[in-house]
Amino acid sequence: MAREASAGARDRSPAPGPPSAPPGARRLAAGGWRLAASGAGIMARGPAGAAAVLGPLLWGCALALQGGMLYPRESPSRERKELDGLWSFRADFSDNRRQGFEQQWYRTPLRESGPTLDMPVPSSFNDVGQDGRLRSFVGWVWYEREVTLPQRWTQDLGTRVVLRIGSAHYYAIVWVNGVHVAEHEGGHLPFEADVSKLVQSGPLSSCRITIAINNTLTPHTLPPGTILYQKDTSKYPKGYFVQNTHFDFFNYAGLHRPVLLYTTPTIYIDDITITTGMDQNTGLVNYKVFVQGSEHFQLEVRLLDEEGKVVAQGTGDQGQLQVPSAYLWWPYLMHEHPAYLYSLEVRLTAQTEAGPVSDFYALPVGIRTVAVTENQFLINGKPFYFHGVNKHEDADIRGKGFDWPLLVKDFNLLRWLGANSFRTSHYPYAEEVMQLCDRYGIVVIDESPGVGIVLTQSYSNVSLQHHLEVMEELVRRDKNHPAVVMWSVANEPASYLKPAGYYFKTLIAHTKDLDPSRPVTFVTNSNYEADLGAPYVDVICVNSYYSWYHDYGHMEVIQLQLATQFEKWYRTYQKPIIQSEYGAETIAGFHQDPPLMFSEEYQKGLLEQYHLVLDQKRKEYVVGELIWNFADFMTDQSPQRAMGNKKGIFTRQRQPKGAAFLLRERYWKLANETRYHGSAVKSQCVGNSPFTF
Ligand code: GCB
Repeated sequence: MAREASAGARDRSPAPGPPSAPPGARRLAAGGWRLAASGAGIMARGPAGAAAVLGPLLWGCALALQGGMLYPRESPSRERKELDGLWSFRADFSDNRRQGFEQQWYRTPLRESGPTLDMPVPSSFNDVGQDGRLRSFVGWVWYEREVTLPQRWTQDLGTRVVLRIGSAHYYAIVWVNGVHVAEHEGGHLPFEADVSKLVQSGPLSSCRITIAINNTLTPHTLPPGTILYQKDTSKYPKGYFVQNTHFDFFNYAGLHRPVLLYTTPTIYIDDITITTGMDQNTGLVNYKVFVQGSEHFQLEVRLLDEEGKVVAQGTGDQGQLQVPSAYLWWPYLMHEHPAYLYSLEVRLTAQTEAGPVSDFYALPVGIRTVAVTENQFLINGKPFYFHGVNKHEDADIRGKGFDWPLLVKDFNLLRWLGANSFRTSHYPYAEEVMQLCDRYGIVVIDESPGVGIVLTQSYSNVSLQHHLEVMEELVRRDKNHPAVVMWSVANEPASYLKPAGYYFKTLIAHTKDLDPSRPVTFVTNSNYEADLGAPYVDVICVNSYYSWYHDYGHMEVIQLQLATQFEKWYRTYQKPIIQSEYGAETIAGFHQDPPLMFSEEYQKGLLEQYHLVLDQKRKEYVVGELIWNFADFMTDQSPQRAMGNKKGIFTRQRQPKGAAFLLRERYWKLANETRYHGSAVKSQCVGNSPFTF
């Protein structure tokens, strides 16, 4: 949820000081992003029929958020200035964490109010220093950066200058030159502020950006958490508290993704919504363009193929482009020409008193359809089997900070593995990740940060309202990615609790309202009889850890237990099923034969038992398997975790454990079996080469 303050707004009185008054306690009322027709009170519709084929051509992207969130791309009418690098930084270690607001640190350069650290952006602040207090810090941290702007940006009143923050975990307040410009709740989705007036108001050719970020999680944040005050003064110092979370990854915080400034003209293309379909061999591209700044403009739309040839064109703010003999966007490994991307070029022209204005934006478009039947997941009308992974945005000292080398390495490992898909467990990933999925043909289940919804309080109306808004932000950001084939609204909520029925009915209906072109699910670990949300999903996604979290060491029970799990779920719902998590904790280099828990042999043995059942059930209604996890990742400290979760088939440094080779054999075999078009995929050896074009 974001609110953009008017650029000229006066600076504000001190903002709240978690953890005693965490962000959730003072969420902004409605702000700029209000719903037209939906919200917590939405009339939920009947259960999503398992056999419902989701019409690919339905419009209905009635996005309720005001304003778009197009990825900032350079064009003849748009420039970008990246602000990655070293920022000044200070954590507010004061007892109430409010000193920064009391002393108004945003008013003057941060170095004037006390000592600062150099902090790389993007990165998490937790692991880059040597101060243990910073690693586990809870409360407000302050980032600041001075930026020199091109003269045109500060002098030309026909230029709109926008500050865009890719991700600030968890709650952020932003000032430019000491003036409050934006607030945003939620650590995984971008937000923006129009700062034109501020940077164009004086002789200055520079501006000072200050961002205060609070990582406190409460029962109403997504993900939720709780602050535990330890009041026993014989054991804890006065005022002692810790942040507890109900999920299994470290709550890294900071500016995790690129921060940038970009420009548009003052009359500009604000958003584009694409849906695609096929009529025989003709590809259909429905477009809707949203313009801000004027009601008087002309729009020209052209669709170009990969050779740059115009294959269709139109005018006006909405319409349908028809592409005879269209190339479809196919998932990687499913077809010999995967991931075909057209380019939709939108050109705006307008006349103003000051002269003509034009804006240009080009969006990659993949033509494909997605549908779900009782026992199949269809892409372009053909059965698709997910053989993929669950990931985390996590590695080494940068925490969750975006990193190109890591990203490219991960995609090369996916290819090496023969994985065709992943779930963005357990929060939306960086936009650059989604762009590479489009480009490489990696299919994505796009998950919201709804992980750890286990407390009754987290089912309150306040929480639901926020969750609805997060889904709006997520759909708004990712709706045009062909790689995204399904939304996941949550992971392992306590979906057996009474309020869960209404909560998931509402949330799923709302997500379908936002995007009728994709199926919606959440990932469950509840019992099939007790799960109150399952009636509303299109695909059952179930996590299970047989012979890991129970029946320790007894791999002989896996086949029976897993087969029972599938049969019970299918008999109850007649919906396709994905085994959305399974795996075993494995410390790289631990060997034991016969296998014992934590050894590489145990991980392989456990996977093999799962695969035997998956091979039977995928002939019936199981449509996918996603290993937990692609790579080891950091968690909170606990006696159950040896420096993080070690269920990766790769280490945190991206080196393979034995299970990676086992899975690689399997995935390439599956790829050959489930390939739709042309000859078989060559031997798995081709997987050694990176993605090429
Ligand atoms: C799960 C969770 C995941 C955990 C995993 C585990 O079911 O969805 O976040 O990390 O189990 O390893 O326990």
